[in-house]
Formats: sequence, structure tokens, C-alpha cells
Amino acid sequence: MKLCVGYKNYSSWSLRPWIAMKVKGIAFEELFFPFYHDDSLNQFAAEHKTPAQVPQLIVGEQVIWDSLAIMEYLHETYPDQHFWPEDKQLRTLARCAAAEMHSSFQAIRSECPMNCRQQRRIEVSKEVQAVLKRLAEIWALFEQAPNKPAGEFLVGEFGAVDAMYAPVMWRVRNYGLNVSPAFERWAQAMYALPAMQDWLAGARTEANTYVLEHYHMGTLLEE
Ligand SMILES: N[C@@H](CCC(=O)N[C@@H](CS)C(=O)NCC(=O)O)C(=O)O
Repeated sequence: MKLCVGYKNYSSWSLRPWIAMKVKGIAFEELFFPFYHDDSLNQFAAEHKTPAQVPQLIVGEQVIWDSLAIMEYLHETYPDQHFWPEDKQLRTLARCAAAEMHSSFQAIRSECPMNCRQQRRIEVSKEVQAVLKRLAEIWALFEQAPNKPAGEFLVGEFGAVDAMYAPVMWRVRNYGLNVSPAFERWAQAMYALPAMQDWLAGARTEANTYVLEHYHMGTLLEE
């Protein structure tokens, strides 16, 4: 199995299945596509009739594109890994939150692009404020969810919904934003994952080769 990913520092969509598979101990080979620096992703997409976007998961002859479709494939293929929780009500909530992450939150995406290796500060717009308020609301929904097992992640044990929100941990942390105490506890658990530290190490090693200035919003505090 091969996972097509982009830059570790910037590619928020790549991070989602990558961290999900790493945390669950699913072995895969990584294929790197530096899509702002060469044409390899366009060539791959033309060959496989897929969008010129990462992530994509190659399983034998089949290529699965889009982060959410990859999560569903992993859930079906590795049922013992609990990518989605067993309780139906909690699973539905997790799927709603993952779908919302997939389709919304435009303001924080564009104004606070993922940039794992730098602490930066921006002027927080009212649109980003609204996103932060919505995140706090989502975290409260999970906190109050009936049948939520104990654990530091959204549905107790780490799962697909945590992976879908993984980049928001970097955005909130690295732009010094505030969501809620429940979000902060989750963010610390996400940051402490050995797999997340491996991702960060990868992002740091790219610093000399791949710098995308248009992802560097606001003022640099610390690298
Ligand atoms: N809906 C897609 C979004 C994927 C996406 O936008 N990926 C970005 C990288 S984070 C990309 O491949 N961009 C290619 C480009 O801009 O040329 C998913 O969930 O996987």
C-alpha cells in the first residue's frame, strides 16, 4: 500500500490519512509529490484518472482519492482498528464532524494555512473568530456525547475524526489561537503523539528545500 502525500509542512490534507495510518500501526510506503516544484502529481493524476491532488492511497491496482474516502476504506479494511467508534450515535456524530471539516472552515484554512514548523501571529478576522467558536461548540458536543468512552481523543480512542481535525491542531497552536479548554486538552494529546512528532520532524527537514512563501501568513515569532 502506498500513500501519496505533499509537503509535510504545508499539506494539511496529506496529514489526515498519514497520521491515521501511523497511529493505527498500518504499514505503508510514502510517495512524495512536491506539486509546487514539479509536474509529478499532474502526471500521476493523468495516468490514473484521478484529481491532481494529494492524498491518494494506492492499493494494488486501485487508487483511492480524497481524505474522507481513504478514511472509509481504512475503516472497512481494518475493522479492528476502530477508525469510527462502535457506538452508532457516537459514530454518527464523528462522521458529521468529519464531513463538516471536509466541507467547511474556509476562513481558517485560507487565513491560517498549516505551517507546522513556524509560530506566527495574525490579526484574527471575524470569520476566523466564528470558526473558533464553532470548533468550541463541536468539542462540547463530543464532551457531552452519551456513551463516549474515556480517552483523550474526540471519541475516546484516536480515530478518523481526530485525523480529520489534525491540521486544525497546528493552525490553533501555531497562530496562538484560543478555542476552549476541551479543545486545548485534545490539541496537547494530538501534539504529543509520536507520529505527530515524526510528521513535524519531516516538516522541519523540508525547510531548506521546500519553502512556500504564500503559506507564511502574518508575522513570524519563532521557527
Ligand atoms: N478534498 C480533497 C482535498 C485535497 C487537496 O486539496 N489537496 C491539496 C494539498 S493539501 C492539493 O493536492 N493541492 C494540489 C495543488 O494545489 O496543485 C481531500 O479531502 O483529499
